[in-house]
Amino acid sequence: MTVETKRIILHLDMDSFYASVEMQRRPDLAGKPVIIGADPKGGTGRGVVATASYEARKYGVHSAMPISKAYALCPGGIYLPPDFPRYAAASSEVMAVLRATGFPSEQVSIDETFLDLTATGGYRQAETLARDLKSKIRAQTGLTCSIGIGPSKVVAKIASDYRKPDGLTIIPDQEAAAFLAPLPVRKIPGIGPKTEKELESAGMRTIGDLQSGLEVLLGRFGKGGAALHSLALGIDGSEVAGRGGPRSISRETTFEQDTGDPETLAATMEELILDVHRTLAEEKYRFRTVTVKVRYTGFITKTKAHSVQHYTDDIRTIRTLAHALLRDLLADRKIRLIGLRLSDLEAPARGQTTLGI
Ligand code: DCP
Ligand code: MG
Repeated sequence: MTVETKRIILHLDMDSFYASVEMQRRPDLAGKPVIIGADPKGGTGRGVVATASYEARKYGVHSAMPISKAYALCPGGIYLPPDFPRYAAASSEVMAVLRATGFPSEQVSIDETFLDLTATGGYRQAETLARDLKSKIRAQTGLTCSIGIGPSKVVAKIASDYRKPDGLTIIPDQEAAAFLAPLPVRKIPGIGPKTEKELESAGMRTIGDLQSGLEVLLGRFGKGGAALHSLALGIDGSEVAGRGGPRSISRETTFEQDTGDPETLAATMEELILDVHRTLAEEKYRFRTVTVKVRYTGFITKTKAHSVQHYTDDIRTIRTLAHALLRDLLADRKIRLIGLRLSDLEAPARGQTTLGI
């Protein structure tokens, strides 16, 4: 008998997460187009959509869309402000179910997690476990999720997105390249609109185009091109929990009206401080770097960061730095948005390991 060295990776992503949590606690919302995000104010609101229920997506509404556009597409939708503590609590419940399996896990956002299921011994056992997880999560939280299983993180992540909501997609090693081939290049995590354009100008639209385009990729992107070629084939050596956890914790707020008022700015910053600190405490992380972002009227954006010498979870450190950095960024122009980010995070269980590098 040969030793099984091939990995089996699972990626789980909750379905329309914020919207589903709201619909779970309010059964009257079932089947309705629910949109979580900024207040649309009858179409004049600012800010963006955080997420939309699958019913709302039929109208073309999606995450990160300006709320005014969402309102134009779906004026009859039910618009709700985000309730982050509730989503964080639901996320913790889901994580507890996943951790209870005992397999290595890596939470990568509020609603997605990787598990390394290699030790189950095979895809059939992994599938049984995945079905069990789906029913446990549903029983525990009332929420549905979509799961992908494959030989690497990249395949598992693309597979979990393949059939949503409530999907389960299993792609064994030998099927990975063929599964990926017809999909658009954007499905590869890390390929954003800019890279997509660049690839398109080289005549590459599908992942299959990347699979057969190593030379072009090397010419355009050098070493990065080789990495992209591997990902296109479903080859991705990165390990679950290898660099686990979030790389940063950030929040931002867009003002109703651009403002230069120091009190409004400070009060908003204080909300952001409380919000990022709550997440930091829940995750039991410590940080070293605080970054403040300011977008001025006219979309010019500036950031300023400061790192402290030792990891800390002290809210006073966040507060002192955040307000000082914000003051440094104040200019004659009015401000449209401010943001706050904690980075250089350290997870408690991993001792002195520095994340995010
Ligand atoms: N989110 C956000 N802003 C974004 C994207 C997401 O605030 N631009 C929040 C709201 C989502 C949650 O993060 O509910 C999880 O993000 P996903 O990308 O997984 O989106 P959903 O879970 O909402 O939908 P899907 O069923 O497509 O996973
Ligand atoms: Mg999701």
